Amino acid sequence: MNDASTVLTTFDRGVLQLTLNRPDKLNSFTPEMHLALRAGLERAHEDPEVRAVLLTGAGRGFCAGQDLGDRDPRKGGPAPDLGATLDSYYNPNLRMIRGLEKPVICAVNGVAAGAGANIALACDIVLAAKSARFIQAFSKIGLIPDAGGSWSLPRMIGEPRAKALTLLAEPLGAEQAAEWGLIWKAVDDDALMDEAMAIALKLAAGPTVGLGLTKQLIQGAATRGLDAQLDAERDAQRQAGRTADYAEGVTAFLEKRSAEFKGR
Ligand code: T3D
Repeated sequence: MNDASTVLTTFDRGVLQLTLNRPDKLNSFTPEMHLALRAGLERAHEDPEVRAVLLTGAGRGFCAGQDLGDRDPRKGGPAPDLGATLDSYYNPNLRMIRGLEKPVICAVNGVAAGAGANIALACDIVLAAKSARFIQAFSKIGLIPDAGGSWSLPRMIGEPRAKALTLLAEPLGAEQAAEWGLIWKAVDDDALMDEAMAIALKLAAGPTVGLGLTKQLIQGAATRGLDAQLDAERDAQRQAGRTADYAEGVTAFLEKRSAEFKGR
């Protein structure tokens, strides 16, 4: 069921680019596309040559969430078990993005709706084209915000804005999303891919272990108190301090040259 054409994969200088590729349907999710995305994320996890991931969409949209053509009630039969789809498809990919020990950059090239919006927002650094918009479209069809949205939105923008976005399902423009702190940056449409790739390449040339530990620490802070976080920092710093990249970083500083990190 993994149809590789639904997610295009390229690899260059440590960056694995994954491009959602069902442009005629605004890259909405089918089981095939879920599995192709999962295969890309698994490669990112397993392949030490991959040191950053860049996620984007083909065509004029980033991702319109679930393919509703696959959910047509007019076809008859019992109501689908959407909890099962979340378990089988959406949640594993969300967990992989959050759990990946390497940075995931998202270039939101156009509309991001439903689970498509929340998958983008789960990435570590999110850039969006100024023309892009984020739509928590779920309430329009009687659903709840999934793909982590009900967890991440109140944490990122607070309960009042999270509730209004999800209950009203109004589009949020990229620049407003950046002003609210929902994403890192809104950039000119023409500059999006160059800027996103520049960030991905910079991170791919960085101290991968330290970057991965930093990602996990920041994410874990939401569910830990200060004491537990200080302990987590101690453990992570111990690990980072044993990497070859740490030794190289300090040596490069002392020798007044640029560090050449190897990701180890
Ligand atoms: O089911 C489960 O497993 C549970 C999990 C659910 C997760 C979810 O994501 S639920 C939310 C699902 N998504 C939506 O409700 C969004 C539906 N789409 C839209 O509201 C609009 O398309 C957009 C606001 C995203 C964009 O509007 P616009 O005017 O720019 O484009 P358009 O004309 O509506 O769409 C262009 C084409 O893409 C069109 O196809 P056509 O007519 O040219 O053949 C349209 O039908 C198709 N498309 C857009 N979104 C979807 C889609 N086809 C299937 N599923 C979609 N979600």
